[in-house]
Amino acid sequence: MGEGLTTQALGRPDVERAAAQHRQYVDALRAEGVEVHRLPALPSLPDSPFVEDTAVLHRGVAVLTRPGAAARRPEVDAVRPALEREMEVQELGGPVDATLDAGDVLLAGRNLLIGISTRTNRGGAEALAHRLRAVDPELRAHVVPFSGLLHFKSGVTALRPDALVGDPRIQLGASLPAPVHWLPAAEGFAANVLPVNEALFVLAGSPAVASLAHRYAAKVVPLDLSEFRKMDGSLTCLSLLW
Ligand code: CIR
Repeated sequence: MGEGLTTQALGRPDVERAAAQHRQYVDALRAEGVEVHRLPALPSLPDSPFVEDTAVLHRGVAVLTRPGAAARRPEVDAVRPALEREMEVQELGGPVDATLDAGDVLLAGRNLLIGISTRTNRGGAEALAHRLRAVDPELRAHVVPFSGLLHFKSGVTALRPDALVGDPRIQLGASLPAPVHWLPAAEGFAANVLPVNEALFVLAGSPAVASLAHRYAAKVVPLDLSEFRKMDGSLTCLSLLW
């Protein structure tokens, strides 16, 4: 895991601690009634814990991505058979140089937000919007160039489809279709929240996100992912949910 990509300067992850944090994440999913399929470990692909980036799932269809970092592309082939057992799997398509990391994709109700980042380009964003609109014609795609953070969802996620939470370090190049609760800068790391059935998973260590979450969800589940944060990971990155 410590050999993976990162923009953080938080030190090397403690792998034993990461494994314990991952177990707590899986246990928390199961406690919300989620059936968890565990993929085999891929020791030669150190970013593979961040399985979210390999596909975008919507209404029984999985669109495989083409990660912007070439080192991560083999992860997509590794995830494909597990998805094929569960749902229809489609290729991203689009131009040959299209790239897309699913960490840049936020589905919030009818809104499909796709961040243009160092990993995701316009060709990738348009190809995804084309695929998903064929599955769900009511989706409204919003392409949002941004800077300041690795992935769009490192900086903006949804407490509820009509209420977003944001890290003020993100610089947005377009307006968003729902109001954003901006966290204090020192707690911006906690802008990645994960709704799971009736619960809202949040990162431990941010009183601001905890109090916001309690306004929007009956149950708030704080989780410590300190070791994954060292590698630019957070709550949404560690699973593909459907
Ligand atoms: C990477 O740089 O690609 C990984 N170390 C972190 C990916 C985090 N994924 C996500 O936010 N969806």
